[in-house]
Amino acid sequence: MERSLVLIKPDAIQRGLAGAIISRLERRGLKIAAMKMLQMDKTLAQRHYAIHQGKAFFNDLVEFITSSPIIAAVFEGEKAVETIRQTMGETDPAKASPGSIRGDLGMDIQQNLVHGSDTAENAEKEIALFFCPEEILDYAKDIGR
Ligand code: IDP
Ligand code: MG
Repeated sequence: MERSLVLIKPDAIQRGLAGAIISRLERRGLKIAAMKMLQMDKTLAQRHYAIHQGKAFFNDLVEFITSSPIIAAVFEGEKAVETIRQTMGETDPAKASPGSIRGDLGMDIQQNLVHGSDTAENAEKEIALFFCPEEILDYAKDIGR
């Protein structure tokens, strides 16, 4: 089973959209394996977004993602990485399809509500930045059907 890191970004928390975003991922069929609220510091932000270091938007991105609390979560499922990316929509909400999180709820390319890992390999690295192994729960969804 594949895992991916999801961040509910500061703009989503500020706008009261955390529940709606989590709900969309849950309803898609993805399983929550870990979740916590935290405020990212500059060091964590720079590590998480290391691949974008040197780009024009990097400093602003670090400032934005550390500006107020976020929710970090691990979602699990078959092809979780791809499914989450598709459910999120394109990076630029203006180009994201209606029906996607960004296409329905956002307009701003920086404040685009949600992060999802882009490959399974990066997901493992990103998950390790936010969670220790004991915080990721392995359970069966076998009640409440
Ligand atoms: P992703 O979040 O869809 O994977 P990335 O290209 O990995 O998109 O970019 C990381 C984050 O950096 C984006 O989600 C967005 O918040 C921000 N970002 C990306 N491109 C731009 C830009 O051109 N201007 C401002 N911010 C950007
Ligand atoms: Mg990315």
